[in-house]
Formats: sequence, structure tokens, C-alpha cells
Amino acid sequence: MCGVEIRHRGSEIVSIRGDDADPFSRGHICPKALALKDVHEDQDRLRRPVRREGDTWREISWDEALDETAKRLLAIQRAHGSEAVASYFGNPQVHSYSGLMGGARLLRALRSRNRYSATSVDQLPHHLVSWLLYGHQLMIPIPDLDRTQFLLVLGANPVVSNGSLMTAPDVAQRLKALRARGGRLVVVDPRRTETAALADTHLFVRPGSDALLLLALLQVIFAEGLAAPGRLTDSLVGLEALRTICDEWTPERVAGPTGIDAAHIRQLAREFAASPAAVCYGRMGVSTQAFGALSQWLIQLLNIVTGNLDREGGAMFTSPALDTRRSGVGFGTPGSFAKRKTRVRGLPEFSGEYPVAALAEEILTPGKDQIRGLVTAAGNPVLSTPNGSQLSAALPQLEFMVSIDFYINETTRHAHLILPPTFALERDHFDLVFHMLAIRNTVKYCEPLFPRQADQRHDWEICEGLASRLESLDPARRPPTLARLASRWLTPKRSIALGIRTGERGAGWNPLSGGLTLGRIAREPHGIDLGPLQPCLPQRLWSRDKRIELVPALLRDDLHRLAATFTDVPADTPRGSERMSLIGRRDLRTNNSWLHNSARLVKGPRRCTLRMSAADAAARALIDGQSVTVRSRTGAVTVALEVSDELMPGVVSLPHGWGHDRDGMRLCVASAHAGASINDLTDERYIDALCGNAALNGVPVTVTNATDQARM
Ligand SMILES: Nc1nc2c(c(=O)[nH]1)N[C@H]1C(S)=C(S)[C@@H](COP(=O)(O)OP(=O)(O)OC[C@H]3O[C@@H](n4cnc5c(=O)[nH]c(N)nc54)[C@H](O)[C@@H]3O)O[C@H]1N2
Ligand SMILES: Nc1nc2c(c(=O)[nH]1)N[C@H]1C(S)=C(S)[C@@H](COP(=O)(O)OP(=O)(O)OC[C@H]3O[C@@H](n4cnc5c(=O)[nH]c(N)nc54)[C@H](O)[C@@H]3O)O[C@H]1N2
Ligand SMILES: [Mo]
Repeated sequence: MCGVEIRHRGSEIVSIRGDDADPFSRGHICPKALALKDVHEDQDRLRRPVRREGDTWREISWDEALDETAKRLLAIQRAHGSEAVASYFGNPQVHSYSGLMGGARLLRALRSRNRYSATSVDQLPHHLVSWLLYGHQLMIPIPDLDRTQFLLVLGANPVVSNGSLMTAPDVAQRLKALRARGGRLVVVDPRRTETAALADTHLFVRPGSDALLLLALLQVIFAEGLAAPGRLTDSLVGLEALRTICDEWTPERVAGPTGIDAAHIRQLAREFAASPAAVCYGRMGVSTQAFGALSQWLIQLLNIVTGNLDREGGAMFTSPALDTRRSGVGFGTPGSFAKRKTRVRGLPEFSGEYPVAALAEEILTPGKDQIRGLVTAAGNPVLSTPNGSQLSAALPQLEFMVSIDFYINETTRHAHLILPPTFALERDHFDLVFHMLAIRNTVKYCEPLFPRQADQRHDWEICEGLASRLESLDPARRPPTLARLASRWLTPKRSIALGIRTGERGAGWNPLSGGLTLGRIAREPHGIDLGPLQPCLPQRLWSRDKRIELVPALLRDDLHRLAATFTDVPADTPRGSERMSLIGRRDLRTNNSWLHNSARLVKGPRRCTLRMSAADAAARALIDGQSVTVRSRTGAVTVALEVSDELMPGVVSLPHGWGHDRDGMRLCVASAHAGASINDLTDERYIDALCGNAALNGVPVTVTNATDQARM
């Protein structure tokens, strides 16, 4: 989403810098943008399909690779039913509009409901809550960062991450501007993060206890008569029921389990309610935990009850040039939940996908509909999903696996065939997803910077190649001729052109209208500013009666689980108790698991360290820099200890995306800076029991001296 200016001499990249004229990013870029050069030129990056033959990989032609893939997938489905082939789509797919459309096309042709993606190690609770409250999984309110006067951040580190469900370049600058205009920033996080360092107040919170804090904030607001939903009052259903629910959750009751003083909670509630424009924002730390859905729900309620939903400076909805929620190129349905359950553990689907925490057991457990074939695209679930080592052990049991990816990494090394797509600089760009999640409405399109080589394929072409082969091999899958011709004509690029033209900001079919077309957008290479977010409720609600049901039964009932979990927690967990709570960490020079083959991003002091407070280290007689073994139910890893006053006592932090020391990969730089995978410690059974999202934070672990372990 950041404007990038790349100077090149022919095919050689000379420099990469931020585009000062970009109305959204205003010259800002982060180190990941510089790594574009490294990935583009990476000798390890695949350009042609490869087939695994023993310990080696042999290049084969596209026709051979696509024919073989389609044939083998179909053979499995014919023998064992269509559910026997599963798919996993990873994060980079949402950063490629054509890849996303190709993926949707491939899923239609695969005809399997055994679908998984990175959504269930990430933002699934946001979708579920948006669907329940606002009627559409993509109606995700975005903090109006540049106009707010009070930002309350729970479990997010946007100074490092640039947000995501608050896409915002140069967050540090925007947070400084917030404070310069007299606004306040409060961060609630078990770690004093880079974002917390810029805050007026940082509160340590025990991992997984945010829902209690949020309930107590609401309790104070109701009890002190501070609730003021304002303009939306008539659109709300269940305000009284909500007040009753919150009644019992006093700050005193939650102080012990959250680790936050009752007095602090009261003060925070009063200040939040008193602000003319406040917004509460919660991200990964409160989505990927045991009460992710409850937390995301309560965050919405806090914003609604204080009148900050759909208000300038509060939580607002975007209106992008191409609104996938409204246009015909939309993805998925508004939402669905628990229409089906996974075969082995009975975890619920959301919007046609199962939680990925169930993937390994669905491969390993015999029976009807056992997964025997797998398609992965743009994902590295061995490093990114809970109990990755179990998945790594399960993948070799598949009859056939194919990966659409340009690296031979921890996951794709298990594939029989790898189909490599073009990389970012060889394809065109239009951000279909993140304009919808950004703090300002802007739009931009750019053509590929470099021509691809003749035998390279885009993600969507690979998917189209597979889909059309599946359809021609199996007449039952063949769409009617007219539909087939239409879908052939409607390439991804034509689809977005159509979506923009017919969107609310579009030119329509009137050549004289001043509205947007893809052509007009393309003529402004720096991007076009479409202005700040605008109020749009209740008209934009997806619910039929244009009202917001504040207390959906599904979420209300989950409060019992919350109460049961925290009833027995002693007011002050003794320090030095053996068990610690493990959380994650992102840093500026990573992008999940796949940018560690860039030398410039991995150089410097090692970053895959376990951070722990001095008090906890002393209690275990551990010292800074030594090797420690971290152990959980699922496994153990050995890493260097970094003693740090950033961490709340009782909590340790390890970044994700590392652990590149496996056989059979082709990632020279990454393998030399391997680190260990936190997801060998996270637990496929430790999930948000309501929706099945992985609880990657708050995992119980023990930490011991690694040499003691070795001697034992
Ligand atoms: N413990 C812990 N685990 C986590 C997280 C955490 O905070 N803690 N974060 C979670 C989150 S938020 C996410 S989104 C997931 C990410 O999890 P995944 O999406 O499973 O993994 P990535 O590391 O993003 O790997 C992306 C893969 O896509 C490939 N790739 C890159 N660009 C393209 C492309 O254009 N086309 C194709 N076909 N392939 C491409 C890369 O080579 C790489 O193999 O990880 C999750 N896992
Ligand atoms: N540089 C860089 N940028 C990225 C990425 C990357 O890998 N590297 N990944 C991208 C992706 S895919 C995503 S989804 C976004 C994620 O964006 P963010 O969510 O902003 O990023 P995280 O660093 O995962 O922030 C989660 C925070 O939650 C805290 N936390 C952990 N457990 C709890 C808890 O129980 N309660 C509370 N209150 N806090 C808790 C952690 O300490 C951490 O500070 O970032 C995106 N941007
Ligand atoms: Mo993510």
C-alpha cells in the first residue's frame, strides 16, 4: 500500500525509495520494501515448475506440471470423494488481486469444502464479529487515526506492523501527530512495544484476559451513566441486555486476573467516554488468543456505547474505489458460521473455511473424507500454524501435494510439484483488500515494472490452468458454454476495471462523467486521494432491518467460558512460578516467514530470541544471552535468552516465522539464520473454542537452562 519509487537500468534495480508524491504513504516505506530487490533477484527463487524426484528437484514444463497436477488431484477425488483434496491459502494471496481471483476460480473447480487459510491464525474473530453485528464479514470498522483524540490499542503493534486491519503507513508519525494535537494514546499489551513507547500510558495485561478488562470498562461506563451511543441509538438492539451483562464485571473483580489496577481501569473508562472522538482498536494480540471473538466483540461494543462507531475520529467504514462488499467481484458471502464442522474434532466452518488448527489431524486420522491431497498457495503453514511440527510430519503422508509458491521452504519441500508464480515486480498491482481496511480512502494502480520471462506464469494463470484442466477432465465440473466463455473473457484485470466503473465512485457507462475508471486511475501513478472516511450508518449496514444486534446469543453464551476460566485465578500469581505465558513478536525487518532469504533483512544481531523480564530470569537463575529451552505440550525449542524490562513478569515472547533449519529446502540465506519456530510450541488444541481461531498468544510454557536439559 506504500508508494514505492524504483529506479532501474534495464532489468537492474538501482534504487528503491518511498514515493513522496503518494497521497497515502507520503514518502514512507519500511525495510520490507527494500527487500523487493533481494527477492526479485534471488537465485533461490523458482521461475519454472519443479518436480521432486528423490532428494532433488527437476524442472519440468508448465503443461507437464499442470496436466500431472490436475490428473492426480482428480484421481484422489474419484477414489475417495471430493473432500479428500484440501486447500490452504496463505497471506500473500490477499496482497495480489489477481492471485485472489485465481484462487477463487481454482476453489470452484476443486469442488472440495475442505478449505483452510491463514485467516484462522489471524483475523477470523474480526470477520465473525463484523458478520454478527454489521451483517458482513468485511464490514470491519477502521480507526480514524488522523482525526481521533483518544486511541486505545489492545494487542497491536502498528508502529512495527503498519496495522493491517488499520492499514496506515508511517504509524509512528501519525501517533506523534495525535499527541501533538492534544490527543491521547493508551496501549494495553503484555510487552512494552515500540507502539507503547510512544504512548501516554502503557498497561501490562495478562495474556488472554483482555475480554475481562473490556467488560469492566463497559461496566464503569454504564454504572457511571457515561453511555452515550448518540446518533445510532435508534439502530441498536439490546442495549439494556448489554448493561445487565456488564453489571457483574466490576474493575475490582477483573483486577486480579488482568493484572491491571481497578483504579486504572476506572480512570481509563472515564477518559475514553469523555473524549470527543475516541476509538478502541485491537489486533493480533486480541484475535489470536483463547477469547479472540469475545474480545473483538467487546471492542465493538465499547466504541458503539460511547458513540464512537461511525463518527469522525472514531471507528469508521471505508468506501474504496472498488468495494468488494458491494460490487459483483465480491469474495465469499457476507458470512456463515458452523454450517458444517470438521470431521475429527467438530470445529466450525466460517464462511466456507475450517480452522487450520484442524488441518494436520484431518490428514492423519483415517476414515471417510480423510485428506489425501493438498493444494497450498502463498502459504507456509509449517511455520505459521499451531503445532507446525505435527503438520510437517503429516504432509509426507499425503498421496499428492502441490504448492503454488516460488520458494522451496519448510512447507513446499513436502510437495510433489511446485508451481512458481511471478513475483511482485513482474505483475500489475491494484490492492483489492487493503484499500478496504485503510485509514483513508485512496486508490492506485500500476503496471508491472519488469516484463516477465516468456515461461513465467502469474498466480491467476496457474490457477486458471489447473481449473480448466480439472473441468475438461471431468465433464461434471464443466460450466455451461456461455458461462465458460464469459469467465474466459473476464480476466482479473477486466474484473477490477468493471468493478471500479460500476462502483459508487465509478464513471458508469457515461463517457462524460467525472467518475473513476481503471484507465483514469492508471494515469495517476502516485495514486488518487479520495478523502477521509465518511459516516455511512445505518444505511450501509448489511442487516435487513438496518439495525445492530448488540448481544448475539453466540457471543453472550461464550461469556460462561470466560467466567469459568478466570474464576480460579489467584489475585496475584506468584512470581517465579514454573509456568510462563508465551506471546509472539513482530519486528520491522520481517514479514511472517518468508523474507528471511533477504540478506539485508536478516543481518545484524540475531532476532529470534526469547525475551523475559529480569525478575523471571533471576528466579530461574538464567542470564542474558544464554541458551534456554522453551517447552510446551507440543514440543520444545532452544533459543538464546534476552533479558528485557519490556516483558510483563510471567510472560515470555518469541517472534514467529523462524525455524529454517530443515532438510531439503532451498533458502540459502534463511537457513544460515535459522532461528526456531514458535509454532513448534503453539498448540493445535489451544484455540478460541468459540470459532476455532488459533490461540497463538498465552500459550503455557516452561523455560529452563538448555545446558541443564542437555545434561539430564
Ligand atoms: N505464533 C504465531 N504464528 C503466526 C502469527 C503470529 O503472530 N504468531 N501470525 C499469523 C499471521 S497474522 C499470518 S497472516 C500467518 C501467515 O502465514 P502464511 O500465509 O501461511 O505464511 P507466510 O509466512 O506469509 O508465507 C507466505 C508464502 O507465500 C509465498 N509467496 C509470497 N508471495 C507470493 C505470491 O505472490 N504468490 C504466491 N503463490 N506465493 C507467494 C512465500 O514464498 C511463502 O512461502 O502467520 C500466522 N502465524
Ligand atoms: N514488519 C512486519 N509487519 C507486518 C507483519 C510482519 O510479519 N512484519 N505481518 C503483517 C500481518 S500478516 C499482520 S496480521 C499484521 C499484525 O499486526 P499487529 O497485530 O499490529 O502486530 P503484532 O506485532 O502481532 O501485535 C500483536 C501485539 O499483541 C501483543 N499481545 C500478545 N498477547 C496479547 C494479549 O493477550 N493481550 C494483549 N492486549 N496483547 C497481546 C503482543 O505483545 C504484540 O505487541 O502485521 C502486518 N505487518
Ligand atoms: Mo496476518
